[in-house]
Amino acid sequence: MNETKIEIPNRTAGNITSVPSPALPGTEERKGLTKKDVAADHPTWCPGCGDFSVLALYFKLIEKRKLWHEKITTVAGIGCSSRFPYFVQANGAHYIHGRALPFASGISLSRPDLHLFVFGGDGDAFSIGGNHFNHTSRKNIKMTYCVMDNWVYGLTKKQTSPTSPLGFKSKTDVTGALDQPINPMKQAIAAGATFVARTTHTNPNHVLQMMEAAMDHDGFSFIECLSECVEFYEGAFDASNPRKGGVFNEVPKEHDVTDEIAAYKLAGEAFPGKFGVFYKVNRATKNANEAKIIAAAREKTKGMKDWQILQKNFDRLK
Ligand SMILES: Cc1ncc(C[n+]2csc(CCOP(=O)(O)OP(=O)(O)O)c2C)c(N)n1
Ligand code: SF4
Ligand SMILES: [Mg+2]
Repeated sequence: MNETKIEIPNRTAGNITSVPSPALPGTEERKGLTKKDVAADHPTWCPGCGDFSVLALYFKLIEKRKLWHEKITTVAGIGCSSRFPYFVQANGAHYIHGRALPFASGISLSRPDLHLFVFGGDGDAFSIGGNHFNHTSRKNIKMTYCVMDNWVYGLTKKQTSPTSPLGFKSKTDVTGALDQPINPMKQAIAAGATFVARTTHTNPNHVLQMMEAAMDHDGFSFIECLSECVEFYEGAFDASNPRKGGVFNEVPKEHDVTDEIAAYKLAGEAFPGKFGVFYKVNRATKNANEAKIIAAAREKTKGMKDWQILQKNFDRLK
């Protein structure tokens, strides 16, 4: 019979000076995820697209706030910006055009332990998904919604979007956009969103700051993040970029974020306007309201088996 020889290293010789003892189960500290851990496919965006910086800052947020793979959920609709979940190595869904919010609402209401982030574009959010934006805002369902606003439909190659300014020439408005654009900030406030902030991809520290503040808000937190489409609307946001001769002005320190009228006034300023948190109030979330109803129902049916509850309901319907 062959004997297997086990090599035992000489701990005093060579460069083996110490061998770390294995950590006891449950005592090892879990390291925060790095970009390497959460980055999936290489983004298929055009070189220079503003969406790259939003993704990079999302990775930074995950690392900085020690969010774990199993606790991050990234949802989006359809569009260039909505490709976002493909590039994040964690749970997520690239859902139907304009329907990211209802899908995310189901996740939020059933899994309150998750950090739920929804990303998407101006077309996805305010055109086909416009109604969902209003209703998710008023219902105050806990999630963070970051709209990467580039004032155009990028994926479908340059159609007018609800945020395209008057006169913008596109494939659907060859002589220039005729319709009054919507103002996302005003719309979010009016619809009942409880956290409304504005940022721009050209100021990374500010984007991260807004993402953190939004994530910490207990309710529906909305961020309008200007994100330039270099292919179909180059230079759209130059006036907000100091490196392009523009100005980046933050919301004044004395602004009262609970003052709806003051927030509305800020939202009405001409471009480039201000950047920061315009509005933030506490109002019961749908998550909390539903949880109360569920707890009360559970109390009433305490000790009953599932089939007995079901039977009781059927009997009631007779
Ligand atoms: C039901 C449906 N209607 C239309 C489309 C075509 N479509 C795909 S993305 C898009 C607009 C995307 O614009 P936006 O949300 O601003 O994202 P961007 O590409 O600019 O990031 C449209 C109209 C579709 N995929 N599904
Ligand atoms: S088309 Fe525009 S929005 Fe889409 S990836 Fe290219 S630059 Fe970005
Ligand atoms: Mg767009």
